[in-house]
Amino acid sequence: MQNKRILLINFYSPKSLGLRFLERALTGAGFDVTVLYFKNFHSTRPKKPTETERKLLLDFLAQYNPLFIGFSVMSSLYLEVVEETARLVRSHIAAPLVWGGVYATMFPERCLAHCDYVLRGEGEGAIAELAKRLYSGESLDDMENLGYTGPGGPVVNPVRPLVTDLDTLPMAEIGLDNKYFIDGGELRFGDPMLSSVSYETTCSRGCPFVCSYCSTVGIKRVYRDNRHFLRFRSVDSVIAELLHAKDKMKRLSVIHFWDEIFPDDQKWINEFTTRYKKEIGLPFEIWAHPLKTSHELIKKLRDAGLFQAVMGIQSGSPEVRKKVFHRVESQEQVMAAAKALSDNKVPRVIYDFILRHPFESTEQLKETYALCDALPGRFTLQLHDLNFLPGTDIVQEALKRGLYTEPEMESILYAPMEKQYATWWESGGSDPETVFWYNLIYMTQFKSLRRKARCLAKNPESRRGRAAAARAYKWGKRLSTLRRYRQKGWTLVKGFFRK
Ligand code: B12
Ligand code: SF4
Repeated sequence: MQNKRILLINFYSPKSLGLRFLERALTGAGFDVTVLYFKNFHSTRPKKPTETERKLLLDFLAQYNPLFIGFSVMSSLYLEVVEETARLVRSHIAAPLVWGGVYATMFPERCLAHCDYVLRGEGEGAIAELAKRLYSGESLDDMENLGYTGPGGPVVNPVRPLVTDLDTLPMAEIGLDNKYFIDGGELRFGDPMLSSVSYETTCSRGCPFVCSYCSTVGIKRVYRDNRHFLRFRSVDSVIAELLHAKDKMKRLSVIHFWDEIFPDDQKWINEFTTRYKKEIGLPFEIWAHPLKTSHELIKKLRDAGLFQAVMGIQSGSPEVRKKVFHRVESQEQVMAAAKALSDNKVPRVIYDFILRHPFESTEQLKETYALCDALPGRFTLQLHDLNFLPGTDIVQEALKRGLYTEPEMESILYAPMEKQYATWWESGGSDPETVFWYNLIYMTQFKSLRRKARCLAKNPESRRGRAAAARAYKWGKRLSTLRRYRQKGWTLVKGFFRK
């Protein structure tokens, strides 16, 4: 008789939302779940597992004889580590290895080279069904969402429809004596979430937009009927989850809402803001979009505790936004959204940009400088380089325009982890004119440097001006580090006093 134990492993994120949902789906179906978080989250320079950590992983797995081991493969940035871990696990443990998550959903055939099964798409229903079928020895061939290697090669079955009512899904799990964490050369017992000062969740699933550099479009295409790709939870369910988090996490002081775009439905917002303020009352962060950011919406959210909004603008050039990034907002709409954030005095406003890529001319970079110079209020800039992600439309566009050959693109998409993370942020440019305008853009986020940037912008050819911009950029980097420490300190202090 098979046992009912299932092991789930997540990479570089001990807060993984996906696995927390799956855990509840499996325990609800009567299975015994153990979760291992392998390596901590690091947004800029995650380290590869050490020899000691790999050994700890193997020793840990050797204690179990699970029905299957599930890997959550959310991002291709650390695919190298996922593949290495799969090789290690498969050479020592007999249990079938199942991959799921965003990357596995989009590239099941590639994943099947490293695992026994892939489960595509939303996983709650699928993983519970897989567990039941494996437990009872039932055939898997016709199972929806499943990918496997048949006699003739990879077989990828269609996915089940999207869950229409998100409230029917079990809530994400927090705590329980079934969680382990390997990082810093040691294995620790317990849910790392419990001692954290921040909780992460979403009120929705899906996104109405189709940005060319984002995987969301590819995920949407996996579903035959994706008319209702964007779905919302009820306010009741969100508040119930947050109350649960508040109860379990004694140092909790900040909520991060990781909705691709925070809901903007008026009725929903009215109910949410009233109840959140009364029942949760903690500062919270959202991701915003220029077309979903109005003065009225931000006013209500601000009153309920909004302390940080991250809004993607991506380029100051309407042409790059529209033709390259497939973003339709006009310059006026971008500025109106920025004004809404500034007028409502949102304490921390962060704007994301993707710059210095082969689709962008210097003139277009100058347009970004002009837009940043005109942005109202205090803000932080997150300047990214373009990270080509597998399965995104911009990859096809780059190939179509002949910017890269297929093998060149392949080596960019699957570059070593370190290189991919470096590109996500800033990997540096070499053309002096590009560097100059980039430096000026960076300077606009500091009041003390903005005026200087304006002077330098008048004489872009001057060598002395370019040198001054480079120095100011370095100075800005230091200011930015100080700002980051101040903000981290603020969050920790809040957490300490809640305790
Ligand atoms: C929220 C989010 C985050 C949050 C995660 C918060 C958390 N606590 O989990 C934060 C901000 C921390 C984050 C970080 C990163 N993210 Co992110 N993130 C997202 C976003 C918007 C939603 C993910 C999510 O939580 N969805 C809700 C949950 C419930 O769904 P899910 O994770 O997909 O899980 C479901 C299924 O996939 C499946 N499933 C998942 N795991 C498994 C495992 C098994 C065995 C099975 C059977 C099924 C299964 O079942 C789950 C339940 O239905 C996605 C975009 C998207 N549409 O997915 C990008 C996205 C996944 N992120 C992306 C990236 C690049 C990153 C970072 C690398 C960024 C960085 N430089 O740091 C890191 C990597 C973090 C990590 N270690 O995995 C990319 C990945 C693309 C790629 N090819 O790499 C995406 C697709 C966005 C994009 N730009 O296209 N992210
Ligand atoms: S708005 Fe954000 S989540 Fe939606 S498609 Fe664009 S980048 Fe992706």
